[in-house]
Amino acid sequence: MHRVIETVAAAAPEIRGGLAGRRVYDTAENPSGEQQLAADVYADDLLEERILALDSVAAYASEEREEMTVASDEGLHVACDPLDGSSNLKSNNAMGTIVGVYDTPLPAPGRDLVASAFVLYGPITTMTVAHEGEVTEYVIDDDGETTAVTEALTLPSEPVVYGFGGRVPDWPDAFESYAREIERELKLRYGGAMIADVNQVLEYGGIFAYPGLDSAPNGKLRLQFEGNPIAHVVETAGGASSDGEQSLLDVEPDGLHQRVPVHVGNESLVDRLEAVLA
Ligand code: FDP
Ligand code: ZN
Repeated sequence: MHRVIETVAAAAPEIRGGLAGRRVYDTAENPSGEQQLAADVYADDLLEERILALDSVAAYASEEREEMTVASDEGLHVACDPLDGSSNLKSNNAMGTIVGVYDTPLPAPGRDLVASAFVLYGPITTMTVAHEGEVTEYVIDDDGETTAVTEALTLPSEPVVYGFGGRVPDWPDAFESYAREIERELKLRYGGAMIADVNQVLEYGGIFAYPGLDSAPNGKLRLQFEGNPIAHVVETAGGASSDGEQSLLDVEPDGLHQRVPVHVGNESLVDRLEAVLA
């Protein structure tokens, strides 16, 4: 496993263990203007410390801090969403940690990812990793040790589930008409943590989207920390991703915290979506 990913796996039990006492809001907001939970700050600090301790890493960036921390001139550039879906902490539903390992300075296109992964804090702790052209799902034990449980993971060819973020009246008409078709074909699965909802798509096949909205044309999710790593995992597993026009991995970034419409899942469903949005 990639060294950075191993480090995130090793930190996962500590992050999970630290959640129970941190379900309260911190005083600060993150750079996207969202209220931070004490757990967001805790996971971010822990990951920064552990990841920057690696000699191979030049810089650490996260959704929870304005500027990246640069440790050296050369090496890998790591982007983290320390706790994706952290508003689920109040209601005790699933959440995750997302990591993208880029070999160029951030902001970088998703094509520059050398590895990406997400930890899912569900009934068990798992980690899904895309590296060297393959996706592997691991179970992480209480000591941070990983055991591969699914190798060469691919999306099932028959899609079953869908989950779309944003309020329906805020969906552009083209997206709404697509959603109306999909809801007749697939089962709704939406839990409010992108990473957990995407994992259902990886497991059962289907499509997840947090589309561009009338009130926010770039949607809610962030390209460096969420869109790119997730697109990298889903595409490596044989699926597709799109910002509405092109693969998320081809989006040229223009800012560390920029948002992007995210649609990922079975290729046939993403193709149909692009045709409707065109
Ligand atoms: P959260 O704000 O709880 O961190 O990262 C943003 C995110 O969660 C995604 O995980 C999730 O898919 C989305 O926001 C949920 O947004 P809605 O509340 O608008 O559904
Ligand atoms: Zn997130």
